[in-house]
Amino acid sequence: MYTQGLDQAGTDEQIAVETDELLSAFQERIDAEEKIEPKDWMPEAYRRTLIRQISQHAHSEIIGMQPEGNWLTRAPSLKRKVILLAKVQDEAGHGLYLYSAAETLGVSRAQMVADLLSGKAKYSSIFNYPTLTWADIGTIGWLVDGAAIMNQIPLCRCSYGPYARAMVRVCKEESFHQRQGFDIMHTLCRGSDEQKAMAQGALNRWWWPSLMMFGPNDSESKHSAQSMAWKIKRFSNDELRQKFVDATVQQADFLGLRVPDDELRFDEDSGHYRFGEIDWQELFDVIAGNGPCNKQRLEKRRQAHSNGAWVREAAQAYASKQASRAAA
Ligand code: FAQ
Repeated sequence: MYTQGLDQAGTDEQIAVETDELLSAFQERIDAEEKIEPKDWMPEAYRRTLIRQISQHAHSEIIGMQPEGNWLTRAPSLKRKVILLAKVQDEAGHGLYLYSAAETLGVSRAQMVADLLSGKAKYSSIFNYPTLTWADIGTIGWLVDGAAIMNQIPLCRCSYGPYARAMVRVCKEESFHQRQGFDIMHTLCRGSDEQKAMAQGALNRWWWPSLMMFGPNDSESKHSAQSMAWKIKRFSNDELRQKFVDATVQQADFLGLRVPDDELRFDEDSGHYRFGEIDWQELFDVIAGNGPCNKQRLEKRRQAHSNGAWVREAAQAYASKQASRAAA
């Protein structure tokens, strides 16, 4: 039975059946780019790594609805409101595909949700920051969805079939999200001085937290080496962060905005933008539950879960009624 806190290597009993032959046959399948499917044999640590990553990803989508949900009633026009509603609903859908993908590994949705609500499970640090102005909604689409796509396109080639297939649709929707965010920023940047200042203010607040989304530096990333050997991850945290910076700095230039990093410069030799040091302490504090909005996000999620209890009970009662009719 899955337990989030267990050592990723699994129990002695599980490891005892993981013979060298089985492990090397598994790695050969991975190296040959074969997809691993739910009923295939897999090392216990591979299964646990996927449950950890996919459930954290699902939780991020679900908690990630809150910062934008904050602006649904205050979007500046009907058109913007309809677009934002569609986006937030997409995030709910992503969470559900991802919970389903994780369930194929033998963990129940109830267990994953319980881990989120108890504060045991992680979700992306980025969703613990407040959305103070309408420009934050543009910035979330532009930077947060932009970072999410950079990280998730390679996940479409992840070795685990159900996760890889779920990511194809998720990425298509994330692309639309990124475009809508950029469109908001573009509109603000062509607007009044106040609107442009609002866009710059949002970039100032979201830039560094967006870079933190990719996780710790490679040297500090405890899971990367194994996840890359298993082709769950195709690029390291630092490689993806660099790709994101290279693409995004040019978009900021196009918008006429300044990236808040005095050390940012283009390095002709490598063809990459070099950027300043990330405040890792901030990331670790947010992950530890001490970001600006961690408590409020979890509290709101717990309330939503308890307000929705009657829907789950009604669905369960209906399913039992159908099952007993089918059995009669
Ligand atoms: N926040 O060894 P690594 C989105 C944890 S979806 C919190 O490098 P790994 C859509 C990490 O879990 C955004 N925790 O770990 C959207 C691990 O902890 P553990 C979510 C973080 O797994 C947009 C520990 O630190 N995307 O944005 C963070 O190899 C707009 C050590 O780190 C995904 O989940 C962090 N930023 O690499 C929705 C994508 N970084 O489990 C609404 C899938 C690291 O040992 C609005 N996930 N940690 O206790 C991944 O690609 C990977 O899991 C990484 C981390 C890259 C996030």
